[in-house]
Amino acid sequence: MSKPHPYRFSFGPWNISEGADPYGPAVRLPKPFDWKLAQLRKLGFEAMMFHDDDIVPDIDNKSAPQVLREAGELRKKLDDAGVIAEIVAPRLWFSPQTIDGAYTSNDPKARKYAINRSLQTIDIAGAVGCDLIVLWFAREGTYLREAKDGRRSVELLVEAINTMLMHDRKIRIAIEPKPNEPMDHAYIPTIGHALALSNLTCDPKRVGGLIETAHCILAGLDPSDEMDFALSAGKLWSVHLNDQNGLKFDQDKPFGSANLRSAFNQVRVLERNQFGSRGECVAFDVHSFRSTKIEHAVDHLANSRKTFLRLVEKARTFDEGKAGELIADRNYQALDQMVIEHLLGS
Ligand code: GLO
Ligand code: MG
Repeated sequence: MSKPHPYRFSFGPWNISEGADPYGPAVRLPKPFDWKLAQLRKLGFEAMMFHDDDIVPDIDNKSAPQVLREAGELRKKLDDAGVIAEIVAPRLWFSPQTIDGAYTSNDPKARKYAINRSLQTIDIAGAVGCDLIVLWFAREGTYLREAKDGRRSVELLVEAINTMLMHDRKIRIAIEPKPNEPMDHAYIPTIGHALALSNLTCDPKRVGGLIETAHCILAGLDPSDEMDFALSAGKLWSVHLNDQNGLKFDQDKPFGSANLRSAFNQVRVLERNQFGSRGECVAFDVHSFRSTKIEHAVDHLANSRKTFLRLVEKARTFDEGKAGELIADRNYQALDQMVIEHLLGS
């Protein structure tokens, strides 16, 4: 019998979606937050991820006291359900103010809006008992090279992060890199860029990373190597496990759906490094296929968790001794087949 898994699982309200894409409208009715929270518990998840406006809808039209009051109400729902808020992220890519980017917009008014909204996100995180702020730099990049000064943009990102770090000394910031979409070129495409940016800030210890499988693949990189890179700096603070079939739009497929061996290697890295033992969660940033019927609206989440746990078993039963012998003998041909046979099972 294997040891009980130490993992805590998480997803966000946006991971139960209605199926709209750029070519067609929603195909499933929206589900209310309370239903999503109940499903989360039922599926064996312990934590939920949030954008600021997942916690307080229509946030830009509410006063600061009202925002905090609503955040407090949501905290109560979470407490009653025994669920923690894993992360809170400012959703800076929807508003008319951030059409040209948020922290790196060429318009100083837009930059101010982005920073103020991020500070408010930190206050909301405090109100729901969460100290981890995630920054996915959705529109921090360019459609055309000549539109922005790249070096200046990095300086603006550092200034924005410093302002957040100084606003609340208890928070940590996890940067979620992604190389493209919605931008042609994003400024912080990989974890290497994210950690280099961290080192430019006023408190690098509090600025780490979140690795998403699909984003690594979109950058042409191996997700498990990206995780190892962040781990080597003690800065893998969350993961968005999912899958991606090559260089296409960001697919957010169920974990393991496109490349089971790559999924195995990601789990193996997390296992080797006791990921989760410092309170980190395993989050699935996955979406249903548009063809999914409403009665199967959460199956992609249940399936991703199930696949993850099956792969934990595979990682724990992998014959490390035998693998070590093959490595010492430089017999990678046999090592390759050993991995394949192990994944295929007997
Ligand atoms: C999009 C990102 C997005 C973020 C989320 C949390 O490609 O993966 O889903 O993870 O907004 O910041
Ligand atoms: Mg993500």
